[in-house]
Amino acid sequence: MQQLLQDVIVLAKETGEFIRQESRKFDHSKIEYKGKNDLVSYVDKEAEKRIVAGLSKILPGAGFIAEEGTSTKKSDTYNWIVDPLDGTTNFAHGIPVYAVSIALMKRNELTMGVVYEINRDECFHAVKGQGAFLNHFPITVSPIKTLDKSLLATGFPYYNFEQMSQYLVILDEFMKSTHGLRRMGSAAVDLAYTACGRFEGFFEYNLQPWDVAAGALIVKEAGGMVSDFKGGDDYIFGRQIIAGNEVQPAMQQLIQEHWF
Ligand code: 2AM
Ligand code: CA
Repeated sequence: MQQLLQDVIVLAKETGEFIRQESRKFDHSKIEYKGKNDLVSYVDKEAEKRIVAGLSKILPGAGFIAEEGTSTKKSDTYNWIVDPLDGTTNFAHGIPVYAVSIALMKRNELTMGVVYEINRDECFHAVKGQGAFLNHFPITVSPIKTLDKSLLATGFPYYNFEQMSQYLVILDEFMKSTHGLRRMGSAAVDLAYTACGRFEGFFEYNLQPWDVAAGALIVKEAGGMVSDFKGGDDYIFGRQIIAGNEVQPAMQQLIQEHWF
C-alpha cells in the first residue's frame, strides 16, 4: 500500500503540473459544456487520460469511476474514483482553487485518498487506519468545539435549484451562528481544508462520488466525522455530505431540521 500511495502521489503531482501549465494559456473560447453550468475542457479530459493510464499501470485490473467518462466495468475488488480537475469553473475563470482527486475503494470501503491542490502545491493524503497527511506531515481536524467559533465551507447549488429554499434557510442559520461561510468551488479542497483544521466543517448536496471520495477519507483519518444529511453513511454515492470536526453533529442536526 505504501508503494501504491507513493506512485499515486507522483501521478497526482505530475498531472497537477500539466494542469498548471495549461492554465497559463487557457481562455474562455476553450470552454465546452456538458450541461447547464457544467463546464469541461480539453484540460480535464487530457488530465483524466493521463491519470487513467498511470493508474492502470500502477494497479492493473482495477475499475474506474471518473468524472470525464472513463467508467469501466466495476471490478469486484479495487475501483479508482477519479476527478482529474475538481474546480473546473474556477480553472476556467482563472481562480486558483482547483485540485486533482484520486481515491481507491476496496470492495465498498475507501482505502486511500489523495487530493493535490495544484496552485498551493499542497498534497493531502490518507490511507485507511494510518492517519492523514499534508505534504507528508500529519494533520488533524480543528480543536474548536462550538459552531459559534467555527468557519464553515459549502457549495451553492449550480444546476438543480429544486431544494434552493431549504438550502437558503440553512445558510441563513449558519450565517448567524458561525464565524461565516466560504464557497471555494472545489469540494475536494473544502474537505482537505476541513481535514487540516482550516475549516471546522463542510456541507453540500448534489455532489458526485469523484468530488468527495478522496477528501472524505482524509477527513476521517484526520479525526473528523462524515455523514449524509440524515446522519447516515451514504455520503459517497448519496449526493449529500456533511464533514467536520466535533461540530459535525451540530451541523447535521441543524441541516436535518430544515431539509425535506
Ligand atoms: P467540478 O469542478 O469537478 O465539476 C463545488 O460546488 C463542486 O461542484 C465542485 O467539486 C465542482 O466539481 C462541482 N461543480 C460542477 N459544476 C459546477 C459549477 N458550475 N459551479 C460550481 N461547482 C460546480
Ligand atoms: Ca469535481
